[in-house]
Amino acid sequence: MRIADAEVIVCSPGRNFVTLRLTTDDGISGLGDATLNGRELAVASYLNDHVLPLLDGRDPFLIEDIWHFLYKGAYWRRGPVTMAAIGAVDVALWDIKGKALDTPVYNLLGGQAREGVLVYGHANGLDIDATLQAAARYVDMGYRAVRLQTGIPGLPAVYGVGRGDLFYEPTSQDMPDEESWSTEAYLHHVPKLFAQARDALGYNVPLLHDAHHRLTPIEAARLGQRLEPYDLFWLEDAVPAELQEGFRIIRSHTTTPLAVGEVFNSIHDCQQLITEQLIDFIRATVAHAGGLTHLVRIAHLAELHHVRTGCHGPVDLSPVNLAASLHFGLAVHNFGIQEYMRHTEDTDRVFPHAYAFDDGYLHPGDRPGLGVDVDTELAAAFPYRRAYLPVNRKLDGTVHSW
Ligand code: GCO
Ligand code: MG
Repeated sequence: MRIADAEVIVCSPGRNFVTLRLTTDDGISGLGDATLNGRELAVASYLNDHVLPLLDGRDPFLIEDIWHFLYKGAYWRRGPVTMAAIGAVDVALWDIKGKALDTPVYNLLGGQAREGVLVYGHANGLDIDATLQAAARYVDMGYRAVRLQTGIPGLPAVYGVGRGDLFYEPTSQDMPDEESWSTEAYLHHVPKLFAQARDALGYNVPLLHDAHHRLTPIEAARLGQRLEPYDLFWLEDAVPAELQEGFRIIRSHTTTPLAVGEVFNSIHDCQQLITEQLIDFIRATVAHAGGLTHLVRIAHLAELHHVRTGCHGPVDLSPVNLAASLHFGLAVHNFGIQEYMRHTEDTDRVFPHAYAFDDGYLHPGDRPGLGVDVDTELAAAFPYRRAYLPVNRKLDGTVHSW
């Protein structure tokens, strides 16, 4: 069997997605998600102009060889564009292998290690009451874990508080929207959210929170301490993680579990965080961290160091990524939790899929391969539109992490 055709499909059924489809000479096709939110066309070009010409005629079963050929062969290692492109090829190859062997991808990764993949939903609100109402709605829908984000008094717009409570994630078409930030106001308010949440929801629902890279280590340590009475499942992205040893400071002050890594694209981004046991959950995801081949390597390193997985699963990655993440989460031993934001109906129609939500868990389904398709005719009805993520400024106008 040989790779005979490769195609990059760019569409925007609600938001932009870049999808790679590889097809073999005997007609089996596999999909990979190559979406890099806000910089989509860079990956499309990397694939079209540089990677696809290298794949023609290759044996799609040689996944490990092709991964290293693309990684080492580029000379320029790591980086979100390179790793998203390699990841898309990798996932498409796993999809092809599953279909060729007539088995779901999770069977190729070691088999089903649990009944389903525990997910968390996103409860957002302009104020604490609205967030708690959204959380109650998720619990009613059967979710067994919920992330809470709320508006902060004095800040007109902050991360995590968006349009609609099921489909959150902002983008803007012309120039990025600008949000505002005050660490003082935030640190003062968030403990109130979780105090009220525990009063309203009790202690049986795991609760999560995302600080979206806005704090310094000592500020994060303080927040972690203040949140300890409320038993968070995790505090996410408390600080930007380029400086991995920054987490030593947080770790030495608080027992609140820490998660980080949605922007990581390589095992080298988290090697120290994992081997020094500075975090509890690694959030690297299939699409951005070099595909299933590389993410499994990260998970195995993490398993040795008591770190569990908690893959990023935003709506700005397509159902192809979510499906891959579910096969991974079903099979990997040290799975922790999977993020789950619902895609729009248009997105679900463009990417018909076998995965399904039931009673707080997602299951990838038992179709051979990933169990997800792309309807290219329908995709063409949703053309790409340039879109930006927001940027963030402190109250004095200084640019801050978004
Ligand atoms: C999350 C993330 C997202 C990101 C988004 C950027 O925890 O789901 O922080 O909300 O902001 O994926 O593209
Ligand atoms: Mg996050």
